[in-house]
Amino acid sequence: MSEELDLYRQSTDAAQTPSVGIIMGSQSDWTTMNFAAEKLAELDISFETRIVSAHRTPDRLADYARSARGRGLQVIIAGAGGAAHLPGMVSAWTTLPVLGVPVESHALKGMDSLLSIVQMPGGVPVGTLAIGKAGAINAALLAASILSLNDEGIQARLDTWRAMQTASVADTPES
Ligand code: RP5
Repeated sequence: MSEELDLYRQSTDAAQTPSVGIIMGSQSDWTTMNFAAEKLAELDISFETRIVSAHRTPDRLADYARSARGRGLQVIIAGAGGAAHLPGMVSAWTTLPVLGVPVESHALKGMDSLLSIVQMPGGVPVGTLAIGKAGAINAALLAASILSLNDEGIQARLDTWRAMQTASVADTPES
């Protein structure tokens, strides 16, 4: 994690209840989930980060998900790879919006993660994003969109970010 992002995370953790929880099944998921954290920081949205494994720390998962709404979290971004049960099990314990990020696995390039996360039974929703970096970035942007429904500041920052992205696209390719 960059020093700047670390400082941002510590200050938001201490100063206020974060709006977004970024959780991941393993330390090894951080290289992917870091992209979600960076995007939220860019949009000045408070977040916390935790390692919560569906398989290795099942009690931590239940505690985290069941207490999330009461602690003031509004959206949970959950990234996992392989047998990626984290987003689905979190959604089983909370009615907060859960956004799932399939982390690219070594063996199956994230197809296993994607299918594990996306094929939820009707009644327990997980909003599933793309595999890897794009999914992590879009999870943060989607979390920002959800929060923007009740926060004009976030809406304005999101609109500005979109406009900047549009302006950054060149008309012609450089040769
Ligand atoms: C999953 O298993 C994690 O989300 C991670 O993507 C994958 C591999 O975990 P490690 O063996 O690298 O800890 O639970």
